[in-house]
Amino acid sequence: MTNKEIAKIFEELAKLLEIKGENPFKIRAYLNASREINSLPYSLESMVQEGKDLTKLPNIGEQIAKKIQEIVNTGKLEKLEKLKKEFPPALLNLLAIEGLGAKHIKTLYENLHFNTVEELQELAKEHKIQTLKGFGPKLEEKIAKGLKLLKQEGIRFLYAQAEPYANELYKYLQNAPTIIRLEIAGSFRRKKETVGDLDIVASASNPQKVIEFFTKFPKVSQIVSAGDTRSTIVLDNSLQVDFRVVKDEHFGSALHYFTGSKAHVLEIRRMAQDLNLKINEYGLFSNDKNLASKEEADIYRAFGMEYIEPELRENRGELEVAKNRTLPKLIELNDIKADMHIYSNFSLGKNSIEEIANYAQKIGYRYIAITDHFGSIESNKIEQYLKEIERLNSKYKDFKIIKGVECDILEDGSLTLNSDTLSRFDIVYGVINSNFKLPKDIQSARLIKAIQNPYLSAISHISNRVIQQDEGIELNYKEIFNALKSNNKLLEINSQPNRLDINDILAKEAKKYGIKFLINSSAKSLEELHYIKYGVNQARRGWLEKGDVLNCLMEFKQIL
Ligand code: DGT
Ligand code: CA
Ligand code: CA
Repeated sequence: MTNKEIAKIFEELAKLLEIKGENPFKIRAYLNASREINSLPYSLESMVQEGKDLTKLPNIGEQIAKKIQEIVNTGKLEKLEKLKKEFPPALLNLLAIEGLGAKHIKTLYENLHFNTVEELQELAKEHKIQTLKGFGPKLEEKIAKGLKLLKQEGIRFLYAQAEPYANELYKYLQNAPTIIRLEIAGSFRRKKETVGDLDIVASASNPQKVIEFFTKFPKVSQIVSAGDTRSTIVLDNSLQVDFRVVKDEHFGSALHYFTGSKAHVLEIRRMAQDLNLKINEYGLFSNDKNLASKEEADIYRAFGMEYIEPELRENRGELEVAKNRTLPKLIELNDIKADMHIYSNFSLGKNSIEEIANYAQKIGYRYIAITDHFGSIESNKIEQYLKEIERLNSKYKDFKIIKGVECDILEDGSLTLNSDTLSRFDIVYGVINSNFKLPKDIQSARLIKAIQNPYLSAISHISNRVIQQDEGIELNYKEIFNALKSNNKLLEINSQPNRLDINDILAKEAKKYGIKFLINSSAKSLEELHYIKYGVNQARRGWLEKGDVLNCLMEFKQIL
């Protein structure tokens, strides 16, 4: 949880309370706290974990300090979650529009009846907004622009946020009357790090019945449309779902079409045209003869290609390679034999090393690395930590805990811990945790210097981006990949759902240099160990195979 994320929670809280018309002093206090948190030069999360007294900070009283603790410990603020339920999802979306304050949102909400962003867009088009008190043509235009942006890119969900809804809806639809086949398509099937909406394809003998059943899903907040074979709904978290029901003989081609990506589908269309064929959601046609439509694989086969996994369908060269029948055999979750980046309660984590090790064995790992974050003045703590790992290792027969550490890469490229200390560990991660705003060249040189440090093993979440919140640092990847390769250092794919850093495109690029990877959860709790699946998704989108990822090896000693 970054300071920015915490600040945003207080800002949203203040705005919603203002819309509700609550006590202005309280609202002001939350806004001040939000501003204060945004400008803090150190991590609130660390302060909470170290048990520091937050009320010593300006604008942070006892109540707000408690809330910060709740946010850091649980990832959310119950008060805000409750409050959000009192408003329609479309209104919550408006909070994101730059320059549109709570007062304006309140006026819009009380005077115009809208449930969705689309409806509000319509009202703006009809110039119903500019006549409201305190508005005018300029603000109306600003809102219209903001809404458009929101539609284009704003309302995207992290894959992990959409996932529980997708799974629940999938399970529900399996019981739809007359349904035959069912698949979630679109970007969700391609395991993109964010999804704009869900696209679901089904086949059934009575499509109308299936559509009717679809619109009765308990978590629907709005039915945008419901026809004979297609329907669009909005769920209570404002995630939109497009649903199509086709004849079973067309399921393969419909699934292919709606899985996309658009670029991949268009490229295939071009290939079809070159062969005098036609392709659409009903099949691949030579004149009127349907060559392929029942199974998705039939389509690729008809072109003489290997089957292309959804994660690769981005028109990034996969069609060419599929023609040559040299596609990678993508890594799978089951290939992962260890998690090499986990925090215990020695630093940022919730659980003891023993609890983590027991759980890791339960979920089938052969070894793990505990990699707490230590600063330069914690030598006593480090002694205890190493002793505890040794104590546990002497108990285990078929399992091993690797002694790891995470340390900061300082502005000059040196690491926070000295060589003597670093030499006590078997795996050392470097992270950039400060001075994010340095120019690209200097930032890259900083990282390369760290890569050249003989004690460093791997770079963790290299760009430090937070998806949809912070683009992260800019780097000269070419130079960095060269440095990683020539120094034989590892590159992490961090599996936290809002990080997924290094990303798919860069992972594919790094692989060309022969760089080896680690897919890590950097878990702070036992539940977060399961985040590893998101890292595997990203790795698959980056064309990685089992052999590219070192924690697929059965034993640690083969690694370093
Ligand atoms: P998203 O929702 O923004 O995360 O991304 P997608 O890929 O799920 O895109 P979406 O929901 O607009 O459409 C789902 C699939 O349907 C898309 O991947 C390909 C297909 N599709 C939609 N619109 C078009 C189109 O105008 N042309 C073509 N060729 N395919 C389309
Ligand atoms: Ca979609
Ligand atoms: Ca869609």
